[in-house]
Amino acid sequence: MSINTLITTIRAQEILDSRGNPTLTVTIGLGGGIEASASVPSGASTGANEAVELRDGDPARYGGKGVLKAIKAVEGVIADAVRGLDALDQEGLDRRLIDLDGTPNKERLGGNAILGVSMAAARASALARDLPLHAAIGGQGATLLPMPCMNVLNGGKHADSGLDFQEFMIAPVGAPSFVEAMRYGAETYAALRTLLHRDGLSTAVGDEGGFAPALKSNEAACDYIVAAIEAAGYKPGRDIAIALDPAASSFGADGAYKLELGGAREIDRAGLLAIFGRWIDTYPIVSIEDGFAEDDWQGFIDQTAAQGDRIQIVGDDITVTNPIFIREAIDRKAMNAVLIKLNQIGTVTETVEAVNLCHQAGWNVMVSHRSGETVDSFIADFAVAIGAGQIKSGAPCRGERLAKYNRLMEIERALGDKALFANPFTKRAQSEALS
Ligand code: 2PG
Ligand code: MG
Repeated sequence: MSINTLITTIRAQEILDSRGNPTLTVTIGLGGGIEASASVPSGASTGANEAVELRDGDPARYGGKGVLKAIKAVEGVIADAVRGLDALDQEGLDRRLIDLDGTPNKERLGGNAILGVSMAAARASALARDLPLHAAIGGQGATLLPMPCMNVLNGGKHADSGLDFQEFMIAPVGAPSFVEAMRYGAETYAALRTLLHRDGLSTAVGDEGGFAPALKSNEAACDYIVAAIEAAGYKPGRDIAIALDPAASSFGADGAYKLELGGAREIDRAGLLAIFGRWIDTYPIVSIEDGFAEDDWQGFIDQTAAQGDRIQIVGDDITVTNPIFIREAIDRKAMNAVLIKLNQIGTVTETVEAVNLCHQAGWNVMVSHRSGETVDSFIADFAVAIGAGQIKSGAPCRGERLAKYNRLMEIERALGDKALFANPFTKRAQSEALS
């Protein structure tokens, strides 16, 4: 006897994200009685070409950030259009949503409204088939757990630490499993707290759970991380490597950049590339995301040519999980990996399309949270479903970050012997990484 999987009800509610800003949670009900919900995250350092987050703009509520209009769209025109569709047909549902909106960046109904419906439907469909979400989206063969990249020092738009670069992450490349990788990461995070405290620096945390101390230079962030890795009993490079997201759009544009920490200075594209080159020589760095601003294609192209055989070069703001920009990046050899965020593009189907393009090009993908998050763990299952090989969900701290990591530990345990885990950063051979 098969269960009725036709969509019958769609509700949405305003909830608060991890920064206390409104976002929405969508609940979809199927004919057979199944109900499932999904919540939508929100970024701070957003790419200009991301799907539009529909916000009310009413200064009387949440400084204009309310999402009642998006909720009205979900419960009104979207509900009318998708009621009666089969939740098992994710692509059909997502195409209906895309057509209904009709704009290239989902500005009419809101990328937030559309994504909430798309994700909730994916969950309802998984429940109806009695499958874990990762198997429902990716099939039973989807058993690769992602390398967690934990953002242990926060700067840029995510903290007032003064660090010019936004994210300093640790990747436990030598760990034998996801669960062990989390232990390596959490122990290093604890060691970092001890070192910062010893030196009289703040151990308060930023938006993504990493510490936000007032360091004297950007390099000092890497020095502290290397020291913390060692203090925790691990070998930098062999056991735990460093991944960066400078989020360069927040300190530059058009090939001109301005660094503040340790004395304001202006540098050009070549100067920034040279800094990364020195850092790669000095620290066990395996990945740099958004090393250049989103409009600085030449910066990405130059970096890929100069450093792409040693490290992973990741596009985020420049590619915004959009197949159009990813295709351009592939044609122009502008990177060798792409950051994947569902809410940059707005539906599950288009996100999978973006991932497929990367895989066809032989590129890596890293699934990502947003700096404004909820406790929804959708991206944990999604990372396994698409065989991403990498995920970033902040530090091993703050519930909304740990919801994803804890869900991945649960998935790995449930998969048992079938679970796979591997170091995705083969570009920088472990022997080279500061032996
Ligand atoms: C990024 C993200 C997530 P935000 O730049 O990669 O870490 O930040 O969500 O603020 O865009
Ligand atoms: Mg980024």
